[in-house]
Amino acid sequence: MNKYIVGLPEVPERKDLYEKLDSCFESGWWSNFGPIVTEFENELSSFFSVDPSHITTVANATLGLQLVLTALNLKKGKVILPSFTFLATACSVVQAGLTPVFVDIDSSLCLDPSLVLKCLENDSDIVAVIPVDVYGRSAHVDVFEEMRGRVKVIYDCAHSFGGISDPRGDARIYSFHATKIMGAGEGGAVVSHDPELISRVRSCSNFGLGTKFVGTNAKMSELNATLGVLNLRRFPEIRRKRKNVVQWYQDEFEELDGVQILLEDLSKVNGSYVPILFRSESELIKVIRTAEENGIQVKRYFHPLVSSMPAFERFSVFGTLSMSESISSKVGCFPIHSSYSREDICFISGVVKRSIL
Ligand code: T4K
Repeated sequence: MNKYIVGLPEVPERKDLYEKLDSCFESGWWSNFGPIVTEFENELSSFFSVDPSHITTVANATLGLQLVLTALNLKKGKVILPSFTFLATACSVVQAGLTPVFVDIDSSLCLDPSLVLKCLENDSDIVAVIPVDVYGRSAHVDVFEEMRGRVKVIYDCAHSFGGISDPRGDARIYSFHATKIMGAGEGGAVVSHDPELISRVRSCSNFGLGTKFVGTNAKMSELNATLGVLNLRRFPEIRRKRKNVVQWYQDEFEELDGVQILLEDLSKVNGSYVPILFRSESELIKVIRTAEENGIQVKRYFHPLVSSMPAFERFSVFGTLSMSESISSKVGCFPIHSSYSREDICFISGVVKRSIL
């Protein structure tokens, strides 16, 4: 069994969880926008410096993305998204009754805006674009903001809670999955400048009651919100510690020619992932194998590309995906957690270095 894993949850103290859960027994509320979900939403709105009417929680980010697409009332059409993402982004598009079009990323690891513009010029059926904040990175926000008159821009911020927080796009969707830097077991939040959109998303998460939309059940439970409230209070400390861990990885890999941690500017990321780009796919595979033998997990986020997965290969790709293919074949995500010490990172880095030097 691995000692160091990717996605190890950040969890509050057991006693704090039990204590807070007492209030569910007291109130008798376990779901349907109960008091702890309300508390979590209020605390999230303070975190994002927005009015509570600009935010709603959801059961997970995948449903959050899907419900935003539904509540935007888009005519049948196509949605641009990267292929270098978790398949959840593409699932949400298809589940909302829309058609994905995969566009390449650039060296920022985010959608290449020049290709997005070309795709828009080429295809009048495009109704929305979903830039993804891969590994908490965000890029070309100004260019995507300019596109907003033509199409809806929805940010998949599943990785970027507590990273750059500029208000942007028609909506931003965050994930509180157990593996995320801000975890609630399962959960997500939708943030938007438009309170009417938030109100529709909220109704859609409650089956679409009272609206013309066919919704679903995407409400966050009180149990998940309990974890969310407790973790949100710990979040600044978790982020600070994880950024230290990223810095230690950077120190360790600094002098390794051609091997690169894909997070240059620590002030712009949240410390959610440690993606390391190797010189070739064979080198990455060798590292993964040696790491595994030493109790260290390395995960290939994201490989294979979504557009080559059986459920999505029937959808179109605009141009080529050469940058996505190149990055996807050579990048591995390394373990990170707020409890890791410098010695842990020296051990992990030592194993990697010995396997490729
Ligand atoms: N957009 C993007 C760009 C995303 O990356 C994601 C999710 C979404 C949207 C959708 O968000 P949600 O709908 O989930 O809110 C994991 C997560 O399940 C997924 O949320 C995440 N992205 C993705 C990047 O990672 P897998 O298939 O890698 O999960 P799994 O089961 O292999 O777990 C990863 C590691 O975490 C394992 O080594 C074990 C560890 N782990 C996992 C869980 C669930 C634990 O130690 N404890 C746990 O409770 O997808």
